Amino acid sequence: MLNYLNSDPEVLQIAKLEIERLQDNLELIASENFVSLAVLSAAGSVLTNKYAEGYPGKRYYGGCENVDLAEDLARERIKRIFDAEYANVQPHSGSQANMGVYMALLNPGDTILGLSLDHGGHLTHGSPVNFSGQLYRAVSYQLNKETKLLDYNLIEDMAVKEKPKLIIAGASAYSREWDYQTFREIADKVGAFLVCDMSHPAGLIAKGLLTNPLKYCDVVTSTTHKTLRGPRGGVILLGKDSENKLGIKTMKGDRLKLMSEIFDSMIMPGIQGGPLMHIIMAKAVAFGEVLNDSFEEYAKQILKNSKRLSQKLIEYGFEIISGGTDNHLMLVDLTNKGISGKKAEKALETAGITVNKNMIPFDTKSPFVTSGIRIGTPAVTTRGMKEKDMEIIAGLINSAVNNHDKEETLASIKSDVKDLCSKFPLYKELN
Ligand code: DSN
Repeated sequence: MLNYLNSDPEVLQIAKLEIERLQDNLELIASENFVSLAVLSAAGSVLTNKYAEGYPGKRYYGGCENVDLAEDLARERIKRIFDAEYANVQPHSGSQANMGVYMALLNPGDTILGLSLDHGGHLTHGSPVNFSGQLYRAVSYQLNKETKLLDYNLIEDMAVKEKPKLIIAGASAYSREWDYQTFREIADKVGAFLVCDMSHPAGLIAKGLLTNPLKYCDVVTSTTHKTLRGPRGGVILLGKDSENKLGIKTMKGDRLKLMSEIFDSMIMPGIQGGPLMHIIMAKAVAFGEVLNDSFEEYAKQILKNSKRLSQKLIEYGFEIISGGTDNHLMLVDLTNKGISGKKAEKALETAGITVNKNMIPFDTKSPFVTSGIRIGTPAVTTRGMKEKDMEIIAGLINSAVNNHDKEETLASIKSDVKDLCSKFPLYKELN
């Protein structure tokens, strides 16, 4: 595949360096993964050439008969995965998906209630530096100070006090299961829409390892590139009982058509123009992979790896927020190790281990420094690593954090990391 870059040696070199980086380092960023060569091929396919504003069968351009097939396939496959009635696969990202949903359901100035960013939420769940906190009156719920778990009494109190028009469940750094049923009850009590952003755990939900939010929420959004292991992008989904909560059943006409009018038109022309048809075809490929039985083994292994890694880190004296994990990630509080998230991220990077610094609940340090790091297992699991490898990784992390100011030790850990990675070749076909 890379042969085609021979005409541009500068870019070829960048691509080669990145493959080398991926091969030789341990990728533990919880939101990252490695797509298959099939997904990669679709993402690099001729569909990138096509303008296809509109939706299958209703485009503003001629010549869309083939891209229509790709989009229909992607929509049909993701609906099967999550038992959805409606899917929009055009959002270029999770942020676009969330923006489309907010703009469809809210007016500027309406109140939204989401998990605070510094407690594990996401920028688009109401952060003041994001459109969601600027266009809307954003209020946030926090985790319980003692348990560092979602506190449904606190969330209910906040909802009753603030009367949001929309409540958003979902996070980018929360390692536990969500009780969507209770969120539904809270949303119903205050007359709010309930939206779930399942971007992080979507691949685990896809195989029934975590609760499917589509059963409880009015709308569900997701990215496609995290545990779903697809190309970078977003989706919007509606479950099969969404009609009551959206009030659509009181309208005349076909319900699916109405859903299309509301959500499809907000994505395009509302906030996006031409869809990325090559990415939509790559989404179709990834969703096909999720539907395969082998993805269930993958998803189960992500969980086993995550649990084993957190257990071993605890044995090494690390504090894991909430004491463990139910999903693919864990948040490590480094306070007792006397090192900031920023310094730990840097030391680990020097040692060939890629993580991100992350605020912990009630953090006293700034987002640029932080008291914690976030660690996830989706990417190393894609490489084929199992529980015994997680034990080795925990040891390497421990060693790197304890020796964060010793260049020689970090270099020696980097060599161990490279050895471990060499047993799990990645994208060797591209070399
Ligand atoms: N930036 C993503 C993450 O790392 O979780 C969320 O969008």
